[in-house]
Amino acid sequence: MQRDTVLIIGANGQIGTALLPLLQEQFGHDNVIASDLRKPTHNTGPFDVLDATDPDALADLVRRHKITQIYHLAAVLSAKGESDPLWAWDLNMKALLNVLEVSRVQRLRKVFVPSSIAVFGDGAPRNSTPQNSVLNPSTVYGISKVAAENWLAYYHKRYGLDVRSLRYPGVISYQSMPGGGTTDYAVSIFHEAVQGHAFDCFLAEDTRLPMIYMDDALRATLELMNAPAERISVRTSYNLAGMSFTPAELTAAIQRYIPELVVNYKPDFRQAIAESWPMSIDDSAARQDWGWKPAFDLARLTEEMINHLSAMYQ
Ligand code: AKB
Repeated sequence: MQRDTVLIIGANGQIGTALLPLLQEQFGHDNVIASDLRKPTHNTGPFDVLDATDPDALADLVRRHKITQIYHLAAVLSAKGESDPLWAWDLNMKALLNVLEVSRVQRLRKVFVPSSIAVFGDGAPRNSTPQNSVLNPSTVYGISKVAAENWLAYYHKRYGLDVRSLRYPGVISYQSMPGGGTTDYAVSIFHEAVQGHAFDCFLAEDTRLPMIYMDDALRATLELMNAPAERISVRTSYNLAGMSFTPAELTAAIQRYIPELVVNYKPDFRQAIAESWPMSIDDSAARQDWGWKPAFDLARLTEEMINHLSAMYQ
């Protein structure tokens, strides 16, 4: 059987940081090459500095390391993208097309490219949003993810590339901070609460959004990538659900451990983005095709986050 060598693009980001050790476990420590624009602060294993918008640098890296799978996790997220839409579009699309092209030309076995709940917007039902809803994104990030999903399906259909994707909800983790997203409040609040600080929330207290704990997001990613190809019926991107909650519900869950937590609600431009997104997601296609089932609810997520962060800040 062919041995896999895996490349993570965007390895220093929120998902890359947590995914790296799991991929090292599955494929062997030296068979996973982490890459990002800058070296990480501590040694995590084989690492190459890479700007994925540079097609020659990417092709060279894939050839040198005999890469057979790519996890492409680098992207400008929803809130940050709005500060410079053309830059965000350019970066997100260039990196995506470079990944798809190098995978086609060098005949990679499998590719993972995440999408997001940001693909949904006006016209899509906001409760239990179905897999095949109308896609009218409200942000440049969402537009780039809708385009990406169509490119993935195109490369699969036209070239037979085995590229797989999940529409991640807001991902909550203790390992590293997200950057530039609309769901980031749900991570920051834990850091402030555990340090005994008050928290200024940039969303209104009743803004319900779909979220997922990192362990579930990673398990979903690996279950999708390890599923037999014939089980994958969605070649754009699968809806994925973990849980849904509002800032007020999250605050109440944290106050069970830290009753003195004070949250001030100061909605900013991210409120409109959040209001254009689903409140909950119908992920029955993922459940049917490859057996997806989330394990973490709000209570369990809160307990895990507080335990891990309390140990970190001690
Ligand atoms: C964001 O808030 O932009 C991301 C996402 C939902 O894709 N976390």
